[in-house]
Amino acid sequence: MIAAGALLSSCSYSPKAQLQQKLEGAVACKQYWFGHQDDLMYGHSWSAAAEMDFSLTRSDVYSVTGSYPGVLGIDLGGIEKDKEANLDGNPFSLVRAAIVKHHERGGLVTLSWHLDNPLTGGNAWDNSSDAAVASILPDGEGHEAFLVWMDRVAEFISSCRDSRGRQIPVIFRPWHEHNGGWFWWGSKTCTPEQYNALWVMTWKYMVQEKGLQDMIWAISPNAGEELFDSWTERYPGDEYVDLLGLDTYEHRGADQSAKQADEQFVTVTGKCLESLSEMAREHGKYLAVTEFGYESVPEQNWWTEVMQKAVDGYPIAYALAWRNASGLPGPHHYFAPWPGQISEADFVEYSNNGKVQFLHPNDIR
Ligand code: BMA
Repeated sequence: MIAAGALLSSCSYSPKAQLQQKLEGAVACKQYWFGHQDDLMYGHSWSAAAEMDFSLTRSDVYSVTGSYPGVLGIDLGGIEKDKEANLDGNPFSLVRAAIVKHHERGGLVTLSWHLDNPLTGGNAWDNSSDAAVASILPDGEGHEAFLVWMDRVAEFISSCRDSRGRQIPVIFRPWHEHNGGWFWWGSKTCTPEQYNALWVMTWKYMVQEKGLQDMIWAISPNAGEELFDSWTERYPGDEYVDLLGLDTYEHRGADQSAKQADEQFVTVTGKCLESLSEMAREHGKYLAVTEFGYESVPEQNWWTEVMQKAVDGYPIAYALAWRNASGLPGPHHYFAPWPGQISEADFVEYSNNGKVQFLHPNDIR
């Protein structure tokens, strides 16, 4: 991590330094940026792509607070196969336009990648084989083919440019929730050595071969009790990581009261952030909540009474709520409020608590 002073004294423009300043600026003010996955592309009851509205002015968070989130989360799943739209139906042309627009508004962008399983042809959640990671490592039979997948990611990132043609810096968050067993790169299907080799291979290819110097590399284990050993075991090394993130969700078990589920979320998130913030301090890394949420936010005061309590006092640079799916058949799938949603008023109060930063239209350049 470069000290803020060093950045300010540098005269030449560096996209990465600009992003670092935004992260450091929030933490220095004991604040964190609010983030929302896919925020500008669709919301609870609208979809830019379906409605052919490419103004990129809509946002559920904006509709509720009058401000855009500071961080826009985007997923690249599908780009590896040269698909026109990502796994959640967002055309990549729209994804790119959203990245550019959000950057021009002064926001930060983070990219995750729910990529298909390269060995089985299944999706990111296909953990049926424990040979997938090994198959794409440098001595694996699928390595050459995987380079093509990484080429497509690199090409897309490289194509995200501001109006002056300069690279838009991004927080790149591949291979996430790797201490869980649900993804093909998770703890159920690869060894710590294989995971670390996968990360280093990705870093070297993107940075050294493809020249993508303007990325902050974020590693994000999922929250859980007694997972602390895995922070350092499944960790490729300080050279390849800039940010430690936590993915943390509230779930209410069938035998739990609402209050018990809330308490569990606050306790587990707090314990994990305690441990990760210590590691971040020791290793000189940024800290963030790279994903969080409570499916359909079923409690009126969840933001002020649960969410803020869970992260309060930890030096996180941002917290990113997961997506508000639009037009899905079946049960609702959303993590931020929208006009009329039960936690709307509480979210407004939370957004004004002095600890969370948004992009207010008056501040947008
Ligand atoms: C998951 C769910 C899925 C989605 C995936 C990638 O958590 O939201 O519906 O496809 O993330 O965005």
